[in-house]
Amino acid sequence: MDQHGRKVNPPPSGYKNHRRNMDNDTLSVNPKRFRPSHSPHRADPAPLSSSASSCRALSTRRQLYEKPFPVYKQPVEVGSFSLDSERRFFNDARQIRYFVEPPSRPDFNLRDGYKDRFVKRDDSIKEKLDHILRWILANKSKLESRVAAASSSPALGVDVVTWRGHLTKLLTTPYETREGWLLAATLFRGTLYLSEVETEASRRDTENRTERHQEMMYWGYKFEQYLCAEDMKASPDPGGVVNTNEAFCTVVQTKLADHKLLFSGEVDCRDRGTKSPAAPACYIELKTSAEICTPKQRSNFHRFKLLKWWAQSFLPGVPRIVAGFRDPDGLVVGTETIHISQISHLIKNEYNCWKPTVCMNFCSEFLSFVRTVVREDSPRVVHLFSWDPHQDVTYTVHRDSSYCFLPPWYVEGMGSPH
Ligand code: 0WD
Ligand code: CA
Repeated sequence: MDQHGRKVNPPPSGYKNHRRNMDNDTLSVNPKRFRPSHSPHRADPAPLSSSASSCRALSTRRQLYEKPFPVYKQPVEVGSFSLDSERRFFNDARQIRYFVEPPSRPDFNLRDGYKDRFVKRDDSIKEKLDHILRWILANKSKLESRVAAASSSPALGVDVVTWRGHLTKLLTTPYETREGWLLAATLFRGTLYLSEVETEASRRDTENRTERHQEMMYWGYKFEQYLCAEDMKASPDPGGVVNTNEAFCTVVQTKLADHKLLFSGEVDCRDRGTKSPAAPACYIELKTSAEICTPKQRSNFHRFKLLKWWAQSFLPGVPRIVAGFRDPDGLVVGTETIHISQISHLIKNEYNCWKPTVCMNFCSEFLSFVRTVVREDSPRVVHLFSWDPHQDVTYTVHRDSSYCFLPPWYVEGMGSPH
């Protein structure tokens, strides 16, 4: 795909390798991008390693990533899974929901049910990559048979396993000025696993959320309930309970430059038309945003919100977003369909705006950086990559620490024959 989400022609055989990112091969010798870090992130427990290769950092300066758009293969859905109202995992699509077109003058009150019909997921439980790992184990023989055919080196046939949400954070990093991140990386049987670690700042923000902010977080889920039906022929049920334990997640495979990626992301709903395309092209992302009343608000929407929306949906190949614009009282004043392929056109008149190519090149080069740093193949070793706005990405190394995130059941399950 190119940055507009279009298939790139020619060749018609796909999007493979015809626009190679020439800088990939020169990563380790580019002094502007990789440079020694004099202030490595000090986390607790104390890092064990300070070898020469650990004294390196990755710059996030936008200008460094203004290069041709890297190869990004059309994402292919390789499976899906569901989490039920009690957050139990199922290796099937039982939680998929169907999109129902909203009326032209919707009468949606996003505050309805917040007090009496809302079951909130317990987000103090850190699930890390567990659901994806469960899916991998349940589909191990299917994945491994693809590898046997391709005879590539990692046991799973992919270089990176992670959540889509973690990749979204990487894509938006060159433009992020407020929130840093921590990503734990472990190399196991040739595949790199990336799992987010909550930062101190994020933990404090969660703790200090105002009642108003907590309620507004519900509004997005309530909007989904107004637009989604549980089966093909049903209608939405705005009188029902909103339970954020429930989720339907797609698992997609794709390739960014020379990184084969396998990731999962939560999908809100699918098109229910008889002519709807195959997944992920049939999926629709639902969003809410404050109503836009001034040119300044429109500009901010383009510059900040559309960056996040684009990154999140472009990654798994979800082609459209249905956005609900709401007033300060949580009443939806209108809805709009936004095609991911049109976003780069929508933003092109904004001064000093974000660029899709910067996002994708940064992500690709971050993954290359991680691969040069993480050499030891062991579930007991975690490299913790750390980034704060206006800083470089740095890292620390932790052996047998509380950062380990590949559970024994996964390590053992991957070791045993199928
Ligand atoms: O605990 C964590 N730090 C994370 C949990 C980080 C990343 C993901 N997850 C879990 C989520 O609970 C969810 O089940 O993974 C699943 C979704 O993964 P994703 O698709 O990679 O995440 P992302 O793209 O950030 O979010 C997609 C949707 C959100 O939709 P909006 O329109 O708001 O972007 O997943 C939901 C949310 O509906 N979601 C969550 N729901 C409950 N708790 C959470 C969360 N912490 N994060 C995302
Ligand atoms: Ca959503």
